Amino acid sequence: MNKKIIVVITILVMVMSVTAYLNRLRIKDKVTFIENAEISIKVEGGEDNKLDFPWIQGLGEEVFHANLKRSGKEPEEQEYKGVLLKKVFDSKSISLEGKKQLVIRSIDGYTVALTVEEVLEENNVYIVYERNGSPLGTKEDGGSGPYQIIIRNDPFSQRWAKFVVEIEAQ
Ligand SMILES: Nc1nc2c(c(=O)[nH]1)N[C@H]1C(S)=C(S)[C@@H](COP(=O)(O)O)O[C@H]1N2
Ligand SMILES: [Mo]
Repeated sequence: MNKKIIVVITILVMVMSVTAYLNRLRIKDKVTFIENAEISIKVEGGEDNKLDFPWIQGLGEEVFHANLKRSGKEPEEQEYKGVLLKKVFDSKSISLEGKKQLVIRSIDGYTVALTVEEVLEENNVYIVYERNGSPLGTKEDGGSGPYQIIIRNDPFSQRWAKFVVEIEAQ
């Protein structure tokens, strides 16, 4: 009787340690993934500038609220964390002067264009990586990141490009 209990407890403890170990690996994977999440910016005809997460995060994070309109649902206020898109270009000394638009390309082929005018507006166009305190996640896990464009002054979210990988100034 006593032996049985000891065996059961031993098995439980073993299962718990393995689960804890696997969870730790998964979290580490996630952190590594976001640290390595790259975005490429360029001027039409120019070379690629690859930016990683620490670089982008270092450009001046902001937390703000915006209304997300999902297809077929009512708008819902969300808290986002990210940086102003224009700061990303500034950080690589890429001038948007004389440029007309930024073309945003995503992993699923989705492409949207933003006017340089709106990108230069105060508190409007952001590249974000957290929603309501958590990383955006990826297309594979049902998320919208690692990076997404949020346009605070645009009440329709068609141009809130998810899974952004490349931004080109034209
Ligand atoms: N990469 C990518 N971003 C995208 C889309 C898409 O298909 N691919 N759909 C857009 C549209 S039409 C809407 S309404 C919002 C929210 O889409 P969801 O409801 O499918 O998440 O994301 C926008 N961003
Ligand atoms: Mo949509």
